[in-house]
Order: sequence, then structure tokens, then C-alpha cells
Amino acid sequence: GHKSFVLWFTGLSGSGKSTLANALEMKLHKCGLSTYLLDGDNIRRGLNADLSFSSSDRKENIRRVGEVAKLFVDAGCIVLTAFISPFEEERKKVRSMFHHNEFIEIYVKCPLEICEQRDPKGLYKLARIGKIKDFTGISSPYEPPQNPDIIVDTHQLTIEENVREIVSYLQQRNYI
Ligand code: GGZ
Repeated sequence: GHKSFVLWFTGLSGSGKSTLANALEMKLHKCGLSTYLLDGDNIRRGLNADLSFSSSDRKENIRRVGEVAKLFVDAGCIVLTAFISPFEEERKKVRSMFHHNEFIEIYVKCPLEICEQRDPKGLYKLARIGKIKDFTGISSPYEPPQNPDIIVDTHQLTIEENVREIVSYLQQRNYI
């Protein structure tokens, strides 16, 4: 078996977390590594279907995702998570559940204006007219990581460039 660890992506809606995590997972999978991706599609629709986007429910969302990530790490997987995870304290709590070096925080950095321009699902538009309340970056806070392990800039760089950047980080430190 190989090393198991968590790649924890954090960033605004539309910053490219899921796209990047999916592209990276494909690459790792091609290298024969056991991976598992946790995102809104498989978690917020299932295990966390009872949670809203209030601050307390977002905290509970992240806590549960951390617990599930831990189970997959125990099972020997490389876990990729793609959640906004807006609160520094919650991200720190999740980090503390893992051994040193088992948790890699990746800040998917992209200006709010650009995320809002991309608006792939039209959610920013709805948030601006008040049809969605508590929307991250508009009416709910996002706390950028103070000490991320990796920062990727999805405004200036392509998905491929960012995937390469993360892969070389992992290779240099003997994660893969
Ligand atoms: C933020 C929301 C909201 C509100 C629905 N605020 O870009 P998307 O659509 O596909 O990803 C966003 C996703 C955020 O869920 P997370 O579980 O990642 O959030 S958190 O970590 O804060 O718990 C967005 C959609 O859900 N979405 N309403 N009010 N994003």
C-alpha cells in the first residue's frame, strides 16, 4: 500500500475546488493510487442532507466531512475533499484529527469578482437579489486560510498547471 492522507480544498463557490479535485483525482488514480473524493454531490445529498447553510450547519457539515475523511484515511485512501469550509477554526479542528503531515490544506484562491463572473450555476445572481440567503462571499463570511500548505491561483493559472503544482508538492515530500 501507499501513504494515506487528506487533500483538503477550501475556497469560494466557483473558485474551482471540485474541478481541480476531480482532475487531480483522475491523475492519482492513473498512477494506481487508491483515492476517494468527498464533495457536495456525495455528502450534502446523502449523509448531510439534513444540513442547511447557516453557520452552525456549515460547521457540522465540516465536522462530519472530517470524520468521514478520517475513516477513509484509516482504510488506506488518499482523500480529496471539496467544500467551501469557510471557517478557519473548523478547518483547524479537522486538521487536529489527523497525524502531522496527514492533512494538507489547499487554498483555492480566486477573487470573489471572478467567481461571481463565472457563476456557473447562477447562484451568485440569486444571492445578490436576496433569493438565496447566507451565501458565501455575499451574505456569509469566508475566512481565507492563514497558513495553507498549498495555494493555487485559479484566476491566473489553468487547471492543468495547478494539478501539476500539487502533484510536484506531493512528489517532493514523498507523499506519492
Ligand atoms: C454557499 C451554497 C449556498 C450558500 C447552495 N452558500 O458552487 P456550488 O454551489 O456547486 O458549491 C456550493 C455548495 C457549498 O456547499 P459546501 O458544503 O461546500 O459549503 S460549506 O463548506 O460552507 O458547508 C454552492 C452550493 O453548495 N450552495 N447554497 N448559501 N454555497
